[in-house]
Amino acid sequence: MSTRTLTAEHLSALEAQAIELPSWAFGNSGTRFRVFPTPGTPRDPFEKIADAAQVHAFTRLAPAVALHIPWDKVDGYAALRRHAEDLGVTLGTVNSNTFQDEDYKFGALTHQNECIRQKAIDHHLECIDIMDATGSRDLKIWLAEGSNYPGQNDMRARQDRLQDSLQQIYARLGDDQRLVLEYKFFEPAFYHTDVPDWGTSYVQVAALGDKAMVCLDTGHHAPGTNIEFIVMQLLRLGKLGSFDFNSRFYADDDLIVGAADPFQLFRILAEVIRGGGLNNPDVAFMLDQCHNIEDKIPGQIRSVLNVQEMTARALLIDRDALAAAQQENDVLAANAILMDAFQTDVRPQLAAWRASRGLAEDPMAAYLASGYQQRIAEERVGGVQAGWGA
Ligand code: PSV
Ligand code: MN
Repeated sequence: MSTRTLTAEHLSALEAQAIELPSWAFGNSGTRFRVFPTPGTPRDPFEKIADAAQVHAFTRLAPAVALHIPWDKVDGYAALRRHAEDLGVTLGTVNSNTFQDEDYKFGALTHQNECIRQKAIDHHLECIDIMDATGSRDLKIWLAEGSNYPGQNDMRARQDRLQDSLQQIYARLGDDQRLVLEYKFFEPAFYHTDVPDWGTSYVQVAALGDKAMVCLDTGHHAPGTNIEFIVMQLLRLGKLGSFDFNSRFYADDDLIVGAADPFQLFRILAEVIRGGGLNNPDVAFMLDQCHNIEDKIPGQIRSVLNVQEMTARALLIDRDALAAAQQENDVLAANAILMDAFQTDVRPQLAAWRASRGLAEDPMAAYLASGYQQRIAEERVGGVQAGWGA
C-alpha cells in the first residue's frame, strides 16, 4: 500500500500551477453528425470568459483564457481584457485560424498562390495586433495543411514556403511575445500534413529563433506513441513552449484530459517535472478540448482537477530512490517506485489542502451547488449560441 505524502514543497508547486482554458470549450461542439445545443451556452466571447472565470473561482487553477481568432473577434479588445480582469482572469494565448476560409482549401502558409499565402500571413499579423491589445504573450499556430493523394503536392516546396511565411510572422513579434507551432499527424489532410510531428515543428521553429517554440497537443500522435519521450526531448532542447492537453481513444477526440488514459497523463507530468517544465514560464499548460455531450463548465473543472491530481502523483515519485534503482539497473524496483507514486490516491490530501486555502474541498460539487448553471440557462435566452467553428 502506498503511503506517500505531499510535502510543503509539493504543495507550493501545486499552488503555483496554472492551466489556461480554451474559450471554445465553453461553446457548443459535436461531431460531423450532430452538434447538441445546451441551455446557457455563451453567445459571445464575454460570456465565454465569464464561464471560464467560474472554473478558476472554484479551483484556483485556471487564471487565463485562450482565444481563437476569428471565433473570439470583438469590437474592442481593451473591453474584453477589462471584463476578464474584473472576473479575476487574464486573456492568454491567441490561436490563429486558417482552416475555415474557402481560400485555404489547398493551403495557407504553404500555399503556392502568393495572394493566398499573403492573406494567411496577414491573418497572423492581425492576431499579433490582438495580442498587443489583450496583453497575450503567445501566438499559437496550427495548420490544417497537407494533401490527400501522393503526387498532389510538392512537399519540399511547401516546407520552404512555410519557413518563409513563419519568418515574416516571427519578425512582427514583440520582445515579450512568442510563437508556438503545433503539430498533428493527420486530419484534415489524410496523406501528408505539412507539420505532422514534433521534429518538423522543431526544425521550423529552431530556424526562427528563441521566441519560437513547439506546442505539443496530446491528441495529435499516432496510437501507441510514447508522448512522454517527446516531452523529455523538447524540454531537453529548450523548445517545449506549450501543451494542448486533452485525451483520446481513437483519433483527435479532444476528450477530457486524463479521462482516456490517466497513466499516460501521469507519465507526461513525471517527465515535465523531471525536465524542469513545471511552473516554468516557458512551458504553458493549456487545455484544448471540446465538450460534446457533457456540461462544459464542470467538464473544464474535471479537466483541471485531473491535471492537478496527476501532477501531485508525479511529484510523489521518490526521485532519489528511482535514480539509485536506475543506476543499479534494478528494473523491477525502478518500475515499482514509479508505480507507487502513480497508485497513491492523493484526493484526500488535496481536499484537505484546498480547505486550508479557503477553497471547497470538492470544487465540482461546490460548482454544481452554486446555482450558476441554472442562472445562465435562465438568463441566456435569445441570440446565437457560440460553437466550435462559429
Ligand atoms: C487542431 O486539431 C487543434 O488541436 C488546434 O489547436 C486548433 O486550433 C484546435 O484544435 C481547435 O479546436
Ligand atoms: Mn490543439
